[in-house]
Amino acid sequence: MKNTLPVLVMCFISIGTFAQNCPHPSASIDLDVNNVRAKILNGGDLWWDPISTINTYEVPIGSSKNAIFCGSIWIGGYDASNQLLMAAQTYRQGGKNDFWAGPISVDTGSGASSITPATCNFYDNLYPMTKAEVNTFVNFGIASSGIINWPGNGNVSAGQLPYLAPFFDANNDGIYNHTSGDYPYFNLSGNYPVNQTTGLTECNDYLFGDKSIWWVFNDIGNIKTETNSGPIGLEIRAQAFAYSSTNPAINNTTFYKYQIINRSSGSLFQTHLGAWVDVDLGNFTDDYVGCDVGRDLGYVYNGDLDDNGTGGYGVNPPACGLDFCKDHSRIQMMESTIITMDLLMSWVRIVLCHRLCITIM
Ligand SMILES: [Ca+2]
Ligand SMILES: [Ca+2]
Ligand SMILES: [Ca+2]
Ligand SMILES: [Ca+2]
Repeated sequence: MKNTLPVLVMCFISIGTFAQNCPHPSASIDLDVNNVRAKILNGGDLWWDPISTINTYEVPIGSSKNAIFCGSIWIGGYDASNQLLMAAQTYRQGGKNDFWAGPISVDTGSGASSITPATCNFYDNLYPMTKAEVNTFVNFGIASSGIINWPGNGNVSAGQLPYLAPFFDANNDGIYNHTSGDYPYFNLSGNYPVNQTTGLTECNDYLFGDKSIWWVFNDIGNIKTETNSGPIGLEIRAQAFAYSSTNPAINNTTFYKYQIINRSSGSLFQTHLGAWVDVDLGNFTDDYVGCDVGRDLGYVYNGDLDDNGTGGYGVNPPACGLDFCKDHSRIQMMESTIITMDLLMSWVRIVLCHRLCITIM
């Protein structure tokens, strides 16, 4: 628990968005399709159980050895009054929290952002989907409960955005309904259209990996007690995914894709995004951390050749790296702006990390 890879700092108060009365998020599920078992939560933090404080970033899977304690995305920026606003999570000590489950509603008249406790409760969930499930549905018409209950659409009459989890819209009516042939959107052809504006491969509207876990959360569900900041009005759609592969570099890696939407009525200036990660490589008492600026890479390695002691990997210990697949230094996040942040966490036996996302996405 000692060494961390910090990225951002703290802060306060608000714009025309008001904190609501939601309960803390509680759902969790394991991403376990390759050589990693990673616990995914729906409150911004990852890889642990905040109640028991037991970590699960087990690699190799089944080894009872873990490489990370916990982590979270952090977001901060200034509103039009030059007020610093933050949304960040660390250890939730004493019930502290900055994120809640569910999509944000915006009043079409006043522009005010809100979310009800009922919506937070409904989305206190994670939505796993495998490419195999989708292939079975497409080829044989057999729909799993995950496909039947896929959260493709928001409640527009309640002021939510019309699209939530990515789906292939077979009948092009904008409504997710598996009985019409719609399915959670793994790109089965593997051909991704190129965005005509950016010239980049367009991949924000798909699921990735052999297994993907999708969820949606926000920073307005209640009073922020982790940073004491006012609400920003962020709706974050997240996706954690992994590939089962004979390539060890891919097989030891998990990926995280965040779509961050400003649902407030104001802009957030000089927005900074970061990942806070408390790495614990086996036994945490002998870890060192480092960074490789050229690769946008942060990593943890063992301070000596023997990761001895409780939970240790033993002699010839591995290293683990966190890579940002996209660079976001400074961003002006205008009203309704959507930005994305892509991360990967890779565990290697040699101190070497590839920018895997370039070849994947
Ligand atoms: Ca640590
Ligand atoms: Ca449809
Ligand atoms: Ca260690
Ligand atoms: Ca040691």
